[in-house]
This record gives sequence, structure tokens and C-alpha cells, in this order.
Amino acid sequence: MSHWMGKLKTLLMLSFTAIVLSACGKENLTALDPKGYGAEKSMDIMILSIVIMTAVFIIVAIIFTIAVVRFREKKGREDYIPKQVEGNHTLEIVWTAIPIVLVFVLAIPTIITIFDLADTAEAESSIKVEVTGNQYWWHFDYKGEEIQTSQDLYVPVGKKVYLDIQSSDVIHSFWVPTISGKMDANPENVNTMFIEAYEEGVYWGKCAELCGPSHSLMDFKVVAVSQDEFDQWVEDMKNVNPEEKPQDAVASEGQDLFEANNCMACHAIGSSPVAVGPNLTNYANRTAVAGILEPTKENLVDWIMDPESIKPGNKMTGNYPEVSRDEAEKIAEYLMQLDHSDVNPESAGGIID
Ligand code: HEC
Ligand SMILES: [Cu+2]
Repeated sequence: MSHWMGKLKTLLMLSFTAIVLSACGKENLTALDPKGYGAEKSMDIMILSIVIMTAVFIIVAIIFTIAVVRFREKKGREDYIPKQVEGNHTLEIVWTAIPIVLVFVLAIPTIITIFDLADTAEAESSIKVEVTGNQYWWHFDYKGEEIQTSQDLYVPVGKKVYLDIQSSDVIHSFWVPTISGKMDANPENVNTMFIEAYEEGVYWGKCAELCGPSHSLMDFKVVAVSQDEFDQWVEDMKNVNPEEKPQDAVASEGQDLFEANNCMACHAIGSSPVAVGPNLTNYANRTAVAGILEPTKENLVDWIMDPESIKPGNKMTGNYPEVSRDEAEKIAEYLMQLDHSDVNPESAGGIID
């Protein structure tokens, strides 16, 4: 294969990769279309760096091209050597000064943004949520409200919500690309940040720190609803009675099975602090089963029967009595009927895939 054929192949492969990757973004899982405070600030810095780097690239490319064309070896001047400029004072100063100026142009807005995003001035008067990362799910405890949820974090749109982020096991990282930056969830200290969504919607969250075999499946959502809906949701969640018997006979049997099979040892319904596994209050309104599967009854049954095949290494596998498919279906029916609020992902505009 000739020399340029090889280059052409590389070029084609790169373009193909670029096309494939450009289709990867989801509307609610992209840092490039920010719909929240942290994401917008990060995007501003990204644009600034890209503009500066593009300008530097273009200028260097132009100078380089001029040098190559003007000073190349030509017929008739084989032993021509251009004027040597080694040790030229002016040049040395210019090409030291320019990068220093550029570093400052990048550093100043970056530092201002870092302080801005760490600002806690409004923390006392805002909603506060204690966020705990666990292998491989997220727990949310609304401070002062006695509301505990998992996997779906409800927030009012246009308001700063302050998060105290930590981990119960290894290091995780809380990241909702469309509305926020990343923050590590550490076992030994609490990190803080705030999030603010500008538009109602269901935003996709990811664990951004390799934390075990199911790290890439540690998804969650931020559900941003209007202030009125949020207030309603808080009211509804505070009034959940975990002992409430379902009307439906199958669901009622499911509730008994849920209690008989030790599920309550790890899963709370209501605001109980039990959080070995996700809190299942209001399960009917979840955006996903186990954070990753469509919220259907079939998927829920599959999870209860064999969580290992869905999330390898999860902490539920092997730690509860085996249930038959029939039992799992009844339990699933019970969980799917845990509907305590009219505020749900649909009120936020639905789940976008
Ligand atoms: C030893 C503790 C433990 C026991 C007992 C247990 N689970 Fe779990 N469960 C977990 C953990 C941990 C997770 C989170 C797994 C993950 O996402 O990595 C989980 C996840 C789930 C989920 C998915 C939750 C979500 O957010 O979508 C459901 C549903 C569930 N369990 C149902 C049950 C049922 C039903 C039982 C009883 C038959 C049960 N669990 C028993 C620990 C437990
Ligand atoms: Cu993680």
C-alpha cells in the first residue's frame, strides 16, 4: 500500500469515529447543551479555551506554512541557508510573554468560576440534600424534611439546591452533565456543591469515578419540576404511611411477601433511615428499575429474581431468600402500586431517551 493510501485510511477512520461519537449524546445527558448553572459556567470556560486554542493553532499553522514555503530548498539555491536568529532577544520575549498572557486569560475566569461554584452564601435559606453514593446506587436525604428517596432526585426549577455529598463505601462521583459539574463522593469527608436546573425536565446523572464492576450502570436522575409541584411533592412524600395496605388483592399479597422475604432489612418505604438498599417509597413513579432499566413490571420481576445478571457485583445478590417468579410478580405488583404523588417524571416533561 502506498504511503498516502495509509494516511487516507487513517483520515477516513477518524472521520467515521467522529460521526459515530457525535450521535452518542442524549439531549438530557450532555455537557454541550447546558440547562443548569454549573454546566453553563463550565461550558463558558470550555468555549473560552477552545477559542484561544483555535486562534493559537491557526496563527502557528500560518507562520509554519509561510516558513515552509519561503525557506524550502529550491532548484538553483541548494546551499541556501536562511538568516539564523538564535538568541534573538525580541523573539524570546515575545514567545514567552504570549503564553503567559494566555495562561492568565484562561486562569482568571476559571478561578472566578471555581469560587462562584463553591459559594455557599444562599445555603442556609435553600433546600439541602444529603447525597450518599453506594455501590451502585444513590441515596437522597432531604435535610429537615424527613424525606428519603433513592435514584430520582426531585428539585424545584430555577432554585439552588445544596448537596452534601459522601459515600458509604468506595469513591464515587456525582455528575449530572446537563446541569452540573462533577463532585467526588468520598467515604471519609463531605463535599458540597449546589445544582440549579433552568428548565423543567428529567436529567440523567452518572457516577463519574470507577467504583467497581457495575460502575457504568450507576445511573440516576434529577427530576426538575416547578416550585408548586415541588412543594406538592414534599407534602405528599411527608405524608406517606409505610404501613398502608394496598386496595388490590395481588399487591396486598405482594406486600406480605415483601415483609416475609426480608426485603425490609435493606429497603425502607417511608422516611425510615434504613438505607442498605434504595428507599422504595413512591416506587410507581421511578424513572427506572435499578437506575438503568425501563420502569416496567417485567424488568422489576427480572431484577427481583436475578439482580446479578443486571448489575454484576451489586449488594443485593445472594443476601435475600430466593423468591419464585410468582412471588416476584406479586412483589412487583405491590411496588408498582406505591404511588404517593401526582408529581412524577411526566410532570417534568417525561423521560427523554
Ligand atoms: C442485603 C440487602 C438487601 C435485601 C435483603 C434486598 N435488597 Fe433489594 N437492593 C439492595 C441493594 C444494595 C440494591 C441496589 C442495587 C444496585 O443498584 O446496585 C437493591 C435494589 C433493589 C431494587 C431496585 C431499586 C431501584 O432503585 O430501582 C428493588 C426493586 C429491590 N432491590 C427489591 C428487593 C426485594 C423485593 C427484596 C426482597 C425479596 C430485596 N430487594 C431484598 C439490597 C437488598
Ligand atoms: Cu460509583
